[in-house]
Amino acid sequence: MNGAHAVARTLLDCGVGICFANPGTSELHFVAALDDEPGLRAVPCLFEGVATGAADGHGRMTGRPAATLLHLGPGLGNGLANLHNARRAATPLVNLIGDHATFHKKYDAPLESDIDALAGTVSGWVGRCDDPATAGRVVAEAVAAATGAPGQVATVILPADVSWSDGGRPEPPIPARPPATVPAQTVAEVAEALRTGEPAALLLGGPATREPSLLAAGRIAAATGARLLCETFPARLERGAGLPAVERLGYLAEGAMAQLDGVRHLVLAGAGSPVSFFAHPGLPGLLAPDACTVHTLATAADDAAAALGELAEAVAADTPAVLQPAGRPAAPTGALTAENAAAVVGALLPEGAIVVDEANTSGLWLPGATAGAPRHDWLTLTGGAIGQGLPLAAGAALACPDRPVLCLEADGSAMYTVSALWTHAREDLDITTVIFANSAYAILTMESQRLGTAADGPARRDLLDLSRPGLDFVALARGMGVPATRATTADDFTVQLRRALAEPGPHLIEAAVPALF
Ligand SMILES: Cc1ncc(C[n+]2csc(CCOP(=O)(O)OP(=O)(O)O)c2C)c(N)n1
Repeated sequence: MNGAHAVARTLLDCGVGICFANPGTSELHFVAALDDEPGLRAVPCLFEGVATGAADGHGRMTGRPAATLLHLGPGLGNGLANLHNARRAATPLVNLIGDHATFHKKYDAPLESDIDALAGTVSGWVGRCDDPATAGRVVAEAVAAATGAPGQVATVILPADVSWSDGGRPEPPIPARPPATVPAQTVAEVAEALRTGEPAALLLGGPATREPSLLAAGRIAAATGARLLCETFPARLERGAGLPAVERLGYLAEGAMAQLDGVRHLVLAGAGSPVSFFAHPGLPGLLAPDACTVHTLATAADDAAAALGELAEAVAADTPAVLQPAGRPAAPTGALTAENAAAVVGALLPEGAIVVDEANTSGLWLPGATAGAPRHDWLTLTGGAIGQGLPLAAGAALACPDRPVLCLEADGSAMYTVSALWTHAREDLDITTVIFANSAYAILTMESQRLGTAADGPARRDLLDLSRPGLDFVALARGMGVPATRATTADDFTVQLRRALAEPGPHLIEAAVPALF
């Protein structure tokens, strides 16, 4: 058995069953090994940012690492932005990066670069396979590092000669770090703070935005009057009718500060203390009010659900959570806008949907319009690096083939990784993509207005305008095998979205909406 086979077999034995791949010459022995391991599904991606974003989506939905296969430093570099988002999401993920043969590196051949340095910026763990006999061990360690609490990106660098040389040995799984137990004393201190009756808020994040944590947090909020918040960009928020409604902390510092105004106790469960997305002249970076005590109930490495459960027993023994009632907006009519498009989404969102939200400014009304829809998951742009949505949707759809995926995508962000649509078609994924086509980088107009930079100069017009030439997403999607339509009225959008959701397989709707800014 060669090193590449040992790596493939070890991945499978450690529970990694899918590999989002864009290989090159140095990875071809691993590609050959995949032929002998049909349990390790290889998914072709036409750009590395698609592979890394898809692995993130898969990991968010399964809680287990997916693998990527990337070509040396340049391939890894192309995938970095979505690895950054995966790191921020604490997604378990294993990168497999091919490298030149160990004896070839000294020649500084054209593709030679510092892979370890690139990998280090996004990985919690980096390992190199030095010989076939230990390659399996490195992979087993990587999977354990990726899977432990909190999840992280682990990167394995696999030189070509280690791949092709004999002497490979698959390794069994290595146990991963379990989440740490929160000490009873910590729970008791937080309970005491909440019992004071002073204004309080719970801020959920990381692993604490799933049902068990939400139900416990809902009880705590109902019994103590604490406000129930979650971080601005949760990795995976479960929501909809029957679950406690959680407000996401605002993106703009002003909004988040208003939500936290007057709070004397901020209890963190899986989230960090909130900070503003960017510094802004005259606004604080730390968003908790000065007079507020920040209590860390659980970090992302802790068993936040158990800690919230114990806190609920302490302060809310007889109090049930208040649950979001079912309710959908009426289907609107008239010219399409971001606001009435959200109402259409709220009216039609199917039970069990996975919503991938990179709608940016056009998504302003989506949380409100979908709050009472049947239960669903909401995946967001954890690291702020745009170009995540279309790949993330591919990974989520492959992770959950029985669930519909609705990818709500802004036009500018879509273009970064638009080739993900080809993977949607190639794998026949049940993804409905809605492109909010506002022909602008609208959020940057809003941010420049906020920053008070030159009102409407030619550079700003040129750099933030996507209308010259206009982007034809219907043609782009059809060119990659995804059936597509365009909607300019709320009525069209309703008909097209209903049809797309009813038919299995990928669809795209270009929703022409005016820019908000
Ligand atoms: C990788 C990366 N590159 C650039 C940016 C800067 N940026 C933030 S928002 C944005 C444009 C967003 O436009 P679009 O996706 O069309 O959404 P809209 O603002 O129009 O709603 C850009 C370029 C970023 N956040 N991430």
